[in-house]
Amino acid sequence: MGKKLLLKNAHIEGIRYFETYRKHGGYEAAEKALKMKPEEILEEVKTSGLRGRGGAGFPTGMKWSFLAKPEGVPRHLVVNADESEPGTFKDRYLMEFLPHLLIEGMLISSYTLGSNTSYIYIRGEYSWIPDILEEAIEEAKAAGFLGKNILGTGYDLEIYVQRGGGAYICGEETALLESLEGRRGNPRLKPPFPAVKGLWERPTVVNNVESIAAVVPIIEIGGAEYAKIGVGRSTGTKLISACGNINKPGVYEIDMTITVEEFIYSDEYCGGIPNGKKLKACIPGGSSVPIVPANLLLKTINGEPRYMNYESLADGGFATGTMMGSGGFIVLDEDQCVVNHTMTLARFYNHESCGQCTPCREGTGWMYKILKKIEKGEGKMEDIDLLWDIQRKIEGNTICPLGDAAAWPVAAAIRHFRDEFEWHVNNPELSQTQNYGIANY
Ligand code: L3W
Ligand code: SF4
Repeated sequence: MGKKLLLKNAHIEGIRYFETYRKHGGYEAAEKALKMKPEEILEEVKTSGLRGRGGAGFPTGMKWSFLAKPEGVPRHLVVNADESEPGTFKDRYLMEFLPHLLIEGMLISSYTLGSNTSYIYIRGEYSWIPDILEEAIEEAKAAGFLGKNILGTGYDLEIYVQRGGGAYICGEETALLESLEGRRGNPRLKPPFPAVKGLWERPTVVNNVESIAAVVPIIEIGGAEYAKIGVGRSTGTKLISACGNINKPGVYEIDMTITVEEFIYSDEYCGGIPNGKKLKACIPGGSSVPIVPANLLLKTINGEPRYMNYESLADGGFATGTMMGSGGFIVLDEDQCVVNHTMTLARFYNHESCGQCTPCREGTGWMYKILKKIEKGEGKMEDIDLLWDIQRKIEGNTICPLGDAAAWPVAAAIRHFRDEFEWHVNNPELSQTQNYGIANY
């Protein structure tokens, strides 16, 4: 049984409510933190080695230490709850079942950063969750953990929940800030980073829901103990939302020392693949990260087992490895068609592109059109090379990472599954009625 820090009390009935959460040790970390100096908390977070859980894996303590502190200018904490990455639904689970864990994490983090007004920007489609969060905020306020002069310390904090309008791009931190300010969610050029110029041009830390929730156990057990869990630079625990062709889809907390094989096949996690089918491939970090075929997923290029952590998943770089990303773990069995899968993703990125940069706006549209053509059996061999060429022209040439996120899945699919693309070109009639997987296994 892996170590549980975030979900250790998730099974307790009523843990969503303040009274039950408090009865099981809730807000004790906040009480401890409010007796510490903000610099001491920052040191604990740095020592913990916590890395951002939204996708980039950037060290949280380092981000916090970048926060500018000009005299007389308010600072803000913004929680990125715009969880829209296909395959990723772990923040939804945290907010729905453990809202007080997020509020407590926000209290500790806001106090550390010197924010008196903090925000949760939540994906618009999560329409039932803002009520849960707002109820938790009211409960925390009534108990003296939010509002004016919290626990008599003189520290004030208000938390506001802002609903998004349903655009994936608003999960990109600068687009989120634009949207929070009331404008269209177009990403800004970085630098300046939000830590220097963020919400209303004020210093702002934007962190993912899970990252902020993880601050609670870090204060509970101390940064050094947290850093002992996991391995190398993959410290602590990570939530993984598992879906696709597995027996037990759901949200799991892992300690980043287990192998990918164990995660897919053990009963504690995904419970294997339905109907005894073979594993074809997996996208371990949400739809934006490269797809990896089974042979490279279970072993690294050095023949070592592949582990569920930042370093091992990336082993070999993008040519053979992938990324931990946001922890949206999508499993494809032998019946699935990689071309069809890639086309679905290309449609998504084309739809979600904000249109500011030409390579992304035009390139995502072209990739979708060509993939659709190939998938329907109407493609030519040159189309596969054209597709490769387009994705290369997008990667690294855009304002925000959506361009890369659209390019990587296409690149990895061609790199590892070119035979499937060629099968569609060579079998136009079969392509009309079947997919590669069903026809070839
Ligand atoms: C101050 C510096 N701050 C970096 C901060 C920066 C940001 C964080 C990471 O993309 C990835 C993307 C998706 N001074 C700084 C600094 N920072 N240098 O550190 O920055 P960055 O640019 O590496 O990444 P990002 O823009 O945050 C996120 C990948 O995540 N992804 C997407 C997931 C989507 C969801 C969702 O829908 N919710 O999770 C999945 O893998 O491809 O690479 O805060 O300001 N010098
Ligand atoms: Fe918009 Fe795409 Fe450019 Fe990002 S990469 S700013 S989504 S056009």
